[in-house]
Amino acid sequence: MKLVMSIVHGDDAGRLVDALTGAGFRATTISTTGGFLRQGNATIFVGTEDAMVPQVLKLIRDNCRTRTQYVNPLPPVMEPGEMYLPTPVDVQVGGATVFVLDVVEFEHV
Ligand code: 2BA
Repeated sequence: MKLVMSIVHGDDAGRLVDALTGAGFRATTISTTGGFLRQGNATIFVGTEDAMVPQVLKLIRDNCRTRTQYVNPLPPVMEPGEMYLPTPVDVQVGGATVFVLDVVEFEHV
């Protein structure tokens, strides 16, 4: 058995969970925050048999799209009288960051 842990954009999470549950998978969503952008995202856990992992990955691919987000870099150390005009830089986020973990034991009691 595997645990598929996918970190996805919040706007994709609902559609992905609908697709997963519609295909008969069980899923759990938690609200998470990316360490770099410090913006909300969603982490979705799916426990499933090894043979079903490719189908889960396909649903993730089909329902999560890549986005460009703009970030203001941290300002440099300034001398008095200097002015800093921040130039936003673009960062590609997603479709999804996916980890597939081996499950040592699963119990549903
Ligand atoms: P964040 O950490 O907020 O990262 C958002 C996006 O910023 C990343 O998109 C990547 O394009 C960029 N980024 C992250 N760290 C960077 C750095 N040190 N330098 C330059 N650019 C950087 P994704 O790679 O698609 O990641 C989306 C979210 O997935 C991340 O949000 C984080 O929450 C999670 N994630 C990605 N890789 C991970 C990992 N190895 N372990 C745990 N979580 C991860």
